Amino acid sequence: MNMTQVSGSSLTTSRRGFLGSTGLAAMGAILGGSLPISGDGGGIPAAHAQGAAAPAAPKGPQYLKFPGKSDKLVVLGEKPLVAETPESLLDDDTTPIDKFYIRNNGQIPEETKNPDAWKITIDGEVNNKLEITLGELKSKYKAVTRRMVLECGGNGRAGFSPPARGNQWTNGGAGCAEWTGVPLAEVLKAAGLKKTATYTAHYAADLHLSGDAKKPSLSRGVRIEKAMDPHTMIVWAMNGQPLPNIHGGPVRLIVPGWAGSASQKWLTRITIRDKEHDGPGMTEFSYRVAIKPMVPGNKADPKNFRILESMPVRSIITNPANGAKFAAGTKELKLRGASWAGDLTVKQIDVSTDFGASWQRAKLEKPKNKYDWQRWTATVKLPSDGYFEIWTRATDSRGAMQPHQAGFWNPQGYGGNAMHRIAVLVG
Ligand SMILES: Nc1nc2c(c(=O)[nH]1)N[C@H]1C(S)=C(S)[C@@H](COP(=O)(O)O)O[C@H]1N2
Ligand SMILES: [Mo]
Repeated sequence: MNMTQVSGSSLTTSRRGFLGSTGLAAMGAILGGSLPISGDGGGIPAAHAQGAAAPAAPKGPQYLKFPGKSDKLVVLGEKPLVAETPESLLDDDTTPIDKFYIRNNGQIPEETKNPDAWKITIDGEVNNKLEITLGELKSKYKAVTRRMVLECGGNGRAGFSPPARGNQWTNGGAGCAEWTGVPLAEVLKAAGLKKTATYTAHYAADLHLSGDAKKPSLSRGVRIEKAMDPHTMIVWAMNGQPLPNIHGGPVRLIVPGWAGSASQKWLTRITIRDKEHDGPGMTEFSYRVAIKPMVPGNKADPKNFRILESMPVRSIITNPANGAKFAAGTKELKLRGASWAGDLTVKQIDVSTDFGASWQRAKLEKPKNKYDWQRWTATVKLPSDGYFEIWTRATDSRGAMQPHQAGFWNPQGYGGNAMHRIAVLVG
């Protein structure tokens, strides 16, 4: 599959060559080049990189330089700007704004000077079309704050073999922040949904990369049931601060548990539709997975695809960092991590220090509220000095466990949730 031949909108255009090199380089940088492991863009130790795809390049990782953002975020794409958070930077209970990943499909709009005058329109299959300013939204509705995971639909994509097109996320297309706003359901109730209301269509102020004002850069939507879930929110604050422009400020949607693309930034309009929405990001293979599993890399048939809704179960090790070194004689390691499972919860975390030959149960915290992530800790014993890998796997509340390898290949690489693995060196 020749990735450079993939054409189309910003959603489908591949930057494989560039990304492959950053993925690899990111790995090298994390490891400080001192451990005998190389990466493949999947952020996994070399022992598991067999057959995984990105070609090696001598270039170093590209770190983000952006006002208000950590310079340890790794750039996956520049046009549009996309940056992920290395797992070890997701060690806080609440992801600080400066460490939160960035995903854009189009141009980043200029920051508004007057946030409270920002207008949102609700139209389509409603009894009363609404035009409401952010100021009115704040004063007319009761604000709620919830800590919820936002995760890019392509998170874990770098684990696919052959490579799937799109940004080569390892596990860092996710974060968990405190979002303040109003349930979308309250606003939709005020507009009065007609019986025909089936799906939402989200529109925003960001221009398409081409600059063509008539082309939305991204316009996704969700089934009306998800829109009416009280956790689906219109939000204007993140971790108690006014929502930063780069994260969609002054106002965006948060549709927790589902592919992040439904969480429209710079929200200007929600049109209620009487059928599934068909905006950019809704059709063909965008945010879709195969119904009947397909041969990896083969030509895909759009008829065999369904929309990806809930994200799959995932766990990450947030401490130690991949490539950490410990003094000779270290016999015990304390591990910390995070886990989440789309619309579900995580019921169990297991860790292994012997390449999966044996597993040990970790201590798993409860979520603060639905859609919060669950932090976990474990203490593992090491039998000797040397090179070890630490693996983590989560099991969701329905019993689905993370696989060893990203499976159910699809052209745009959704649903990749292979176990997270780090390498450590003792002595
Ligand atoms: N208007 C607009 N909203 C958007 C996007 C976008 O390109 N434009 N990207 C989406 C995608 S794909 C994701 S994963 C999240 C990323 O949100 P963040 O940049 O705040 O992390 O925003 C979503 N909302
Ligand atoms: Mo995304």
